[in-house]
Amino acid sequence: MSHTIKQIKERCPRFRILVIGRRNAGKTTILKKMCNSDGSDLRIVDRYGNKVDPSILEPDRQRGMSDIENEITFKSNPLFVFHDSRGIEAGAEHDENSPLCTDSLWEFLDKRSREPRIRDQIHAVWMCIPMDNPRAPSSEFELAFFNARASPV
Ligand SMILES: Nc1nc2c(ncn2[C@@H]2O[C@H](COP(=O)(O)OP(=O)(O)OP(=O)(O)O)[C@@H](O)[C@H]2O)c(=O)[nH]1
Ligand SMILES: [Mg+2]
Repeated sequence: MSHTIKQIKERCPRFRILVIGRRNAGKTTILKKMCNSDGSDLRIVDRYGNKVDPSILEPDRQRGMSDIENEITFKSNPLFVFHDSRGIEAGAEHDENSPLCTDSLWEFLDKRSREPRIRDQIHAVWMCIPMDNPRAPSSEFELAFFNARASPV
């Protein structure tokens, strides 16, 4: 490994990704697929480093139980750490036009962009867009998000 790559890995050992999208967009499904996981090696820790029961991500669980600060990892793919926007959709549950509780999302991205250590910043945002939805893809919300909010990432 070159000296430079080694230095980068020391400063930033894991790639940190925020996954956003409407409820049932397939966020959890795509995370598992990308990490080649059946879900059995999925681990969640909360903002204090405490272990969280992975069943909170199951489709029939209350969204309010999730927290965007939770770190989701897979043993099969230890170089990635994920944040899931699921928990912050709770307030928008009944509003089809406002699928994400965006204030909390902005707050999280803004806070993370000001983290002094690269390892704590968000390095990429994945937006899941269900392709069987007539609005998809590139609807107003999605474009506005990337134009206005994803710039510090
Ligand atoms: N047909 C189809 N169904 C899918 C696909 N991806 C996920 N699903 C199904 O859609 C449902 C929701 O998928 P999840 O991955 O839990 O979606 P999510 O965005 O994590 O949902 P929340 O966390 O509840 O917001 C599950 O029953 C999946 O099996 C897909 O590409 N095609
Ligand atoms: Mg999910």
